[in-house]
Amino acid sequence: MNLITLSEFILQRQVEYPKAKGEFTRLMHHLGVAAKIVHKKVSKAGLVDILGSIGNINVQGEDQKKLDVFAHEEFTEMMLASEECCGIASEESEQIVCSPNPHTKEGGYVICMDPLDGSSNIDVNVSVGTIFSIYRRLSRRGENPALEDFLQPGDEQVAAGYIIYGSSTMLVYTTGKGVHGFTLDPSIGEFCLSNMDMKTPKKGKIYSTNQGNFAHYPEGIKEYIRYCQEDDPASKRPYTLRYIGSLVADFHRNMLKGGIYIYPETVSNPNGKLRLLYECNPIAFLSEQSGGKASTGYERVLSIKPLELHQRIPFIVGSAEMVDMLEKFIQEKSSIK
Ligand code: P6P
Repeated sequence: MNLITLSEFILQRQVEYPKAKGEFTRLMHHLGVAAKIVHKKVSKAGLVDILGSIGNINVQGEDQKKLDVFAHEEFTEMMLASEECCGIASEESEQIVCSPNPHTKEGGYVICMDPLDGSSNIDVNVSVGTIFSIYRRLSRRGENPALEDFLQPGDEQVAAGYIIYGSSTMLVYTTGKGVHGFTLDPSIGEFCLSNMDMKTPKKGKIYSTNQGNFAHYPEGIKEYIRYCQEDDPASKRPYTLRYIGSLVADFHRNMLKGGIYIYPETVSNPNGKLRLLYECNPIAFLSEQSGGKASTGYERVLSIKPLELHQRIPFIVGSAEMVDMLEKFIQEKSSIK
């Protein structure tokens, strides 16, 4: 049986980085362990008293559910314990999370993460995910990380990925040499290579958006969605609308089948809803590495210089030809104004 575990795969790939000293390998090992621990809790969410709200409101003004907090604590604790990560920017924490441990201050990486994205779906047993984005620190080792370490353009990411807690639990990541998927085999407690070099079809027939916001969308987006709803001349059928309300689940399906995810600026979210550092940049890196595209509708996501930790942007990601077409609709509509 040719079973390749995540740790084995990363070790094999380490030779491609001559200067590698095993620091990144150690970081990813700790991330994998935290993912297994969160998997265990998520898969039993209905059985243990971990559901429901702890009555706190997170920095996003969203009701902070216990599992959000558990995932945040688990990942931050494990990543800092690796002593390769000196600090974490998390959706669940207004400020950067770091450690007084002098060994941790020596860590050469920082991580931006959404510990449990789509967590409003937990109570209804729908897939949720963890999203992570890894950068080399710019500040001097031996000190606490600086804000500038986290406000780097997405093109500077060393690695990015997600864990999707669905019908099976998968860890999908890239270091800029393709996108690779590992499925957790709970019987041996290992993430095993299941999807080598994942590619996104250049176009697809699925569009993912919260149709309830349609009335508040910019005209170009409305025009594109109307285009998706018309019968395609070849298939005589419109596109399919698939929207789970969990970015990781919608993106994972669209990456495999071809499709586009659209969360534009709306009246209630004038800058968009999704966060640049720990949702858009990592997903954009994965998309481009699998042959897709990621845009705000006006500019490439990975080129944006972030201004603040919890910055929001309009987010369009998926099959390259579909993103190109949507951008054209937006440009045509804005040039008419
Ligand atoms: P809405 C979850 O809160 C999230 O950040 C993404 O995972 C998801 O795609 C989106 O927001 C859902 O937002 O406004 O459609 O409920």
